[in-house]
Amino acid sequence: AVSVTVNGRRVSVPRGSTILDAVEAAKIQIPTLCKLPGRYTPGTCRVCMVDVNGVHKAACCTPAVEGSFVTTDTPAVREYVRGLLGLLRANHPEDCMTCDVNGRCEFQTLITRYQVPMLPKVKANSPDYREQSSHFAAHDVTSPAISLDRDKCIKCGRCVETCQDVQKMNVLGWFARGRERHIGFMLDSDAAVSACISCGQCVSVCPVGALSESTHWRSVLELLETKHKVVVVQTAPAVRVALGEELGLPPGTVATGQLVAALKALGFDHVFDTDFSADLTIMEEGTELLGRIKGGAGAGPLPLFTSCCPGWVNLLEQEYPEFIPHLSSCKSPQQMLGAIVKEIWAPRAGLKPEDVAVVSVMPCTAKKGEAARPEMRVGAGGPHGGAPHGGGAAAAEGVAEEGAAGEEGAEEGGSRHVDYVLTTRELGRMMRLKGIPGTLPPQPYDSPMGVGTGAAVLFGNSGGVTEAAVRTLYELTTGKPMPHLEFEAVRGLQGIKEASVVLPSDGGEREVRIAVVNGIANARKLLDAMRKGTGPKFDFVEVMTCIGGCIGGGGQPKSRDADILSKRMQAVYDIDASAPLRASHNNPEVTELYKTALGQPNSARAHELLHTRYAA
Ligand code: HC1
Ligand code: SF4
Ligand code: SF4
Repeated sequence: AVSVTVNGRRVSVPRGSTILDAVEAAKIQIPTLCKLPGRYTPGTCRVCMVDVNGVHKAACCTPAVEGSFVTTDTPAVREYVRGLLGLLRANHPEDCMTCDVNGRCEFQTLITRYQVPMLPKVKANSPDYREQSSHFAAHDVTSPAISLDRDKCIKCGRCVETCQDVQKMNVLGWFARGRERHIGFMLDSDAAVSACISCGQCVSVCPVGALSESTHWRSVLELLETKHKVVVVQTAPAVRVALGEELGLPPGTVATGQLVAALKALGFDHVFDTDFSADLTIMEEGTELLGRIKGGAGAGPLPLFTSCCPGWVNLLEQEYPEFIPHLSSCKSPQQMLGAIVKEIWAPRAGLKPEDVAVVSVMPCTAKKGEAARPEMRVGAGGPHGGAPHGGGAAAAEGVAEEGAAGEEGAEEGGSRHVDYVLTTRELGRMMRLKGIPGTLPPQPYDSPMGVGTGAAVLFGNSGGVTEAAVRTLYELTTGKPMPHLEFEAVRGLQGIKEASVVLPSDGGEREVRIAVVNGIANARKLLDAMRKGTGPKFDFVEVMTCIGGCIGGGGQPKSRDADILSKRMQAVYDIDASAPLRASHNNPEVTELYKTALGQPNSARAHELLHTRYAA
């Protein structure tokens, strides 16, 4: 260890630490626009400037040397930081008052804290340059999921670091040199033609409003205010443990009842729970797995891959098409619920599908692309009807701009099963706009798609789909409930979690080998090993693109809390532990749906509405 004095206090840090680590160890906060908790620092912003033995140094890029004297706040350091921020401001638009991240922008906070005046504007992102190179526009809205406004970019590089080093997607990169240096998608082209899988992890780390979700909230507000449709909303498992952060509640707060109350106050006519269709997914996907294990004509290959995460589906379609037969044919819970609302619930309520709008609130940006897929429409019908589109990014056509979503649906025959997807952040924004507090008395979900089990909530965590599936498969095949419901082997934040469970099969026993893949970079490892024919063999593989699963999704509130994933994860486990029903096959509303509309899991009708196909 080395010992360093920070503002007169001695702290000791491990050898190899930086001055910034020492400052943090002394519990002193200094600004940084490029560093992320627990991650490699690009060192691009320089605003963590401090005085080290009388010399100005960027704390994140300076090794902590034994005996150094660090002062974090002197008039000279302040002036230096102010100057740097001034240069950034000179190159930044002045439309903060109407920017979507106004009030939640790290750059704006520093401009205010350091009282940085407006300087004459510089033209580093000049339109001239863009015209000359013409292969990129200032504001790229070609993706159905995310958008990039280069004028707002402060060139910190957090997004590049995240896309390359965390997700290992290598989609975002640096282009050009000097004054013209900017970030962009592959080959400095549009998002839609890149290999972006829409995970939105770059958005979660953007300190300003340069990268954002493709926003739907204005269209949803208009829908709620014009009242020309019956507006149904569904909420994903992971939203209830993160929305509180948007409302100023501590991380890890469970806000399910408040979420429902807020949606009702916003004017949604029916509030349903995606947890209901997560339970339904377990019935369909569990049956599919048992079918594949049994084998025989028409049974797909093992391992069965989960299909509820659209970022993962995008990766397979774009880069590993030979493994598409492994994907479960199940739609995601979001799309199952949309299909049931428009094709079963609406007719029962005397409504035409086009009289109803389905909005989802999701922790995810990729869900916007999933909802825009042409096969996810009324009448598109199951694995054999219509033609799937070619990959995530191609779904961009016509839906990137706000409001285009609904119209596009109508033109191509049949409205979309899910018309709009709001991120958790967008819902927070709508609530603030309408002055809806997070402290409303809790309300219950509406029936008949308002009951979800503890197993369904687990979907929000990495390992959750597996844990839910095992609870149901165990009981359905043995006739007894699992003696110990918690399946610890698949919990936690490790990259690849391996486990197995022994189930009765064909009069004997069969070990079902499971891999839970946490984060898309680990999925690539597993697929590359499968390609080479190396590595262990599995029967069931769960993949979630985002680290931690959907609780860490690209649409969740931005956070600088290093333990944010563990806090949200624990909140999910707490909901399950105290749930009255904890296994999907015990969901009475799911049983009722099979009785009155679908027959059995994997029936022809279930296939028509709840299953899909993929583009190779
Ligand atoms: Fe997810 Fe899912 S768990 S994919 O992360 O299967 O987004 O929360 O809603 O659809 O249920 C997301 C979350 C979500 C689906 C479910
Ligand atoms: Fe990379 Fe994901 Fe951002 Fe696409 S959405 S650019 S894959 S981090
Ligand atoms: Fe979306 Fe969840 Fe997949 Fe992330 S893990 S891309 S939030 S579905």
